[in-house]
Amino acid sequence: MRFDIFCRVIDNFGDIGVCWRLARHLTARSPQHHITLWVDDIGRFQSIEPAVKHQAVQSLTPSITLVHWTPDVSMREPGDVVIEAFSCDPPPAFVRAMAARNSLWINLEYLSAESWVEGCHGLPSLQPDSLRKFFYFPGFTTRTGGLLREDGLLQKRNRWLQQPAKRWELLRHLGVPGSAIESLQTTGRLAFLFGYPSAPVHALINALAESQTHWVLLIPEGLYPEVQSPADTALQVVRIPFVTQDDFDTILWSSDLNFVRGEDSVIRALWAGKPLVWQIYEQEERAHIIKLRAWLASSPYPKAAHTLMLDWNTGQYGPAQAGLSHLIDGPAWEEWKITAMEWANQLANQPALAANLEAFCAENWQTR
Ligand code: TRH
Repeated sequence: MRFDIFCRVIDNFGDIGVCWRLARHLTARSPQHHITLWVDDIGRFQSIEPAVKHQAVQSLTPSITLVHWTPDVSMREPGDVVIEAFSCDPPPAFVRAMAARNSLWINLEYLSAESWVEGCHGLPSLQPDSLRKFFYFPGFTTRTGGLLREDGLLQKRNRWLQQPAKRWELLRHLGVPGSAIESLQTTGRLAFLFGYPSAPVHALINALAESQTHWVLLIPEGLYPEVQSPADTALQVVRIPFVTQDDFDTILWSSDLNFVRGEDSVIRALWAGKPLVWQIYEQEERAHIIKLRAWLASSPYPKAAHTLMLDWNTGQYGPAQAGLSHLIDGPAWEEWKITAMEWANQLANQPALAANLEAFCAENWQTR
C-alpha cells in the first residue's frame, strides 16, 4: 500500500514523534509499503532525527519520503491510504484528489484509556464526495487500535539489558561523569526526567536527595535549567543531550525510574517495563485529569503510585515528595517494579497499532 501521513506540529515533539514512529513501523512490516510523510515543522523533526534536512522533499529511508508541508507545497497524487494525525486537516486540494482516487482516509486520534474509546474506534465519519473516512483510536485494549510497538521490541530490550556494558557505554556517550557511573555500578540508581515546566520538580529533587539510595538524575538539555545537584547530598543531576528516538529508548531501559510526558514517551516508558511517572499533556477544563484517572484505573501499579501521579500532575509538592519517598525506599518499590514489568508484558501480548492499522486498511480497502 501507498500511505500518506500528515503531521502538523502543534507544539513539543509528540506529534512528529508519533508520526515518525508510525511511518517506520508500517514500512518495517512490509517492504512494499511506501509512505509520504508530510510535516509542517522540519526543525522540530530534526531535534529527534538528525538525518532530517531542511529540504522540500527528501528520502528518509528507501520507503519513506519526507515532504515539507508548507502552504505552497506542490501536491502529489494521494496514496491508497491517507492518515491524518490528530485532525490536522490535509490541504483541500489534496482532499479533492483523494476523492478522485478513492483513497481511504484515516483520522488517527489521540491516545486515551477512557472506556468510550472502544465504542468510537473504527467508526466512519461521513464525508461529501463519498470519501470514506474512519476514526482510528489507539488504546490499551483489543477493542481499540492498540499501542505503537514495533515487532520484537521487548526482545530487543531484554537483549540490551542482558549486556550491562551497553548501559555504561551509553551513559559515557551521554556525558555522564565517571563518578556517577561508578555509583550506578554498585548500589546507585538512575532516574530520567522528561516533563513539562509545571511539574513539581523540587519534590523529586528533595525525595531523591533524601533517599537511602544514591541517585543519578538525567535531564534532557533545556529542561528545568534551574535544577542543580543539591549541595551536601549524594544526588547527582546530569544534563544530557537530546537524542534520537532509538537512543531515547535505551535511556528509558537504562533507568530505574522514568518521568515521562505527553503521548509518545509514556508508551516507550511503559515498554521499558520500569516504574514510571506520567505527566499528561494538559487540556482545558482538566479533561487531562479524567484521562489520567482512566489510565491509572487500567494499570496494575500500586495505589501509592496512582496517588503520586495525581499529585505530580496537579503540582502538589509536599504530597508528591512524600509519595515518592514512600515508593522509592519502601517495600512499595519492589511492587512497583514488578507491576511495571507485568503490565508491559501483558500489553505486548496484544497486537500493536501498525499491525492493526494495516489490517484495518486492507479490510476497508477491499470493500471500497
Ligand atoms: O513532547 P511531548 O510533550 O508531545 C506532546 C504530546 O504528544 C501531546 O499529547 C500532544 O498533544 C502535544 O505533543 C502536541 O511528549 P511526547 O508525546 O512524549 O513526545 C516526545 C517525543 O520526543 C517522543 O517521540 C520521544 C522523543 N524524544 C527523543 O526522541 N529524544 C529525546 O531526547 C527526548 C527527550 C524525546
